[in-house]
Amino acid sequence: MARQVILLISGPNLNLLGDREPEIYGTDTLLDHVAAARQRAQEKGFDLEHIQSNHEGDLIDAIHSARNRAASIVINPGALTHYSWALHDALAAYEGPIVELHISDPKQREPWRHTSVVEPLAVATVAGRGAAGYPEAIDIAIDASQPHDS
Ligand code: CA2
Repeated sequence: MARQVILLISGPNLNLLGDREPEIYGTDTLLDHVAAARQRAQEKGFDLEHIQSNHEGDLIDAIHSARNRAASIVINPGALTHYSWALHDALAAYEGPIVELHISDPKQREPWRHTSVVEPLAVATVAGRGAAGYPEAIDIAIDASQPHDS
């Protein structure tokens, strides 16, 4: 049987990680984070797909493509976190568990970063954990996608 898929989505500007603002986002590149996430997913018997885009519509298309296909979505929406109701609506149409992921902790930063339109849809938000947040978010996503005894 084909392995189940976790979809990791990276929003605008995350392709620049490792290049600037290391005091906020660390020195790892996005590829480093994806490799760590993929390793954790594979250790647990899942495949990891990743998309990064600087275009809101591409991210929405990726979320649509996950419907009835991916076991869970882990998403760092970048600044779209704070205002994209289009992203919110796309995620609301996805039936599986969603984990919101941030490298920094937006709630400890400028007031405009304190709002998240993704948070109400997420089973968990991992924020402020730096690189460690990627495997942590995968663990939560996999756990949330498994059937649990009540
Ligand atoms: O902490 C996070 O992961 C964020 O989602 C990162 C977003 C930010 O808008 C959110 O409030 C929090 C920004 C990612 C931009 O990353 C850059 C990396 C290097 C240089 C410039 C931007």
